[in-house]
Amino acid sequence: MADTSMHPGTASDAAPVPDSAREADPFPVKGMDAIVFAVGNAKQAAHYYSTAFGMKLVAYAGPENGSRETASYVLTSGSARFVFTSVIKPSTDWGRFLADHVAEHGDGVVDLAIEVPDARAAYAYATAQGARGLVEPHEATDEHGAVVLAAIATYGTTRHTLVERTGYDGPYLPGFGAAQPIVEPPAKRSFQAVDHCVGNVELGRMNEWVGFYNKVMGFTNMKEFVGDDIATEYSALMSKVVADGSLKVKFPINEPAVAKKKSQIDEYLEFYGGAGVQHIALATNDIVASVRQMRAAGVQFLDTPDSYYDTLGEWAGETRVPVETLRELKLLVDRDEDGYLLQIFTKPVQDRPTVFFEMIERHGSMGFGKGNFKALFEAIEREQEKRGNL
Ligand code: TYF
Ligand code: FE
Repeated sequence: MADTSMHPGTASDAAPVPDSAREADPFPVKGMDAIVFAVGNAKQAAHYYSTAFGMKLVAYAGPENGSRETASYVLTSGSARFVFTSVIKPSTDWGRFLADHVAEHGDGVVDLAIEVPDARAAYAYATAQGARGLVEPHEATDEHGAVVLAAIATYGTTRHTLVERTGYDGPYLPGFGAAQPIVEPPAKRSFQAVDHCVGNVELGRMNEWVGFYNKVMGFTNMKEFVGDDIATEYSALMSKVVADGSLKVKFPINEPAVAKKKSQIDEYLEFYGGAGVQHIALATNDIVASVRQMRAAGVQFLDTPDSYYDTLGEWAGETRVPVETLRELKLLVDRDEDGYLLQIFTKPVQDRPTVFFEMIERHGSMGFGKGNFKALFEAIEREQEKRGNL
């Protein structure tokens, strides 16, 4: 081919793509902006995430400062931001959406908000690539400056709000006032960032949603995935991970697989009432301290049998945490060619067997704990069994 500007595989009659356009990220992201939960009682959720997860209440919007329909509590831990919203008295479509959402799905995630440098450009690109627009780009202002917000739909009833906040210096978004912590935050926070956000989708739809992120956000597939082989042997799920080029935003997508036992993904889909966010992984640089603190505050983690620690490879003795401490706290450990990671999973954090959290401490590895899948899925199955859902 004579034209060296032609991308490999491009049809020879297509217009040459200029270098600048081909190399520029079509959907640049700055990171996760917030994870927004619709819950039955945001006041109590804010208390739980303060006392059990060590988060700090920083902003509030409710009847006391002009929001008569909903109450929203904004909590942070490092760069991680969670927003808990509940309905006081529905009067708009948004209020009715939230009230219906809680009735149908229980407490859950309605928005994986992404911070972008240009929300108008991001929305224009996403919708041109086939995303369903939910909120047109618009500016919101207050005495702290301006933000631009837009939203697109993703799996289930979940959305991605695209948040452009360059220069905005309020505590969260216009409409929110600063708030004082509910309790004194712990001297050492339990986590400092959101590592990844996982979605469960219906049987046979994983590739469709992976394709959605490839097309709409230009995200690429990470090498870690759970394919047919692992699925039928013990996991009863398939999983692929998409991420932006800088790996600041990572979205694994799971679907149920037909296996020997009822899939944990089917259990989720049944009790959530469709596709939705399954787990949020939180990055910590001291998982031992985090898990001790969270356990002391009553957070329940999945159990790991002693046999897991008895059969760990020699290499596990060279990580930051002694194997005896891993065993005491039921921490999982995995390694790949880039390094290792430590992780642990909570039990579901509401009565429905739906949303849970992961704590993860990375030392080089950018994987998701593939070596732990068997032990993890067996632990999840023991919980399914207790619930009568296996
Ligand atoms: O995010 C991940 O891929 C890991 C492993 O239902 C995992 O945390 C995968 C599926 C699942 C629970 C955990
Ligand atoms: Fe995970």
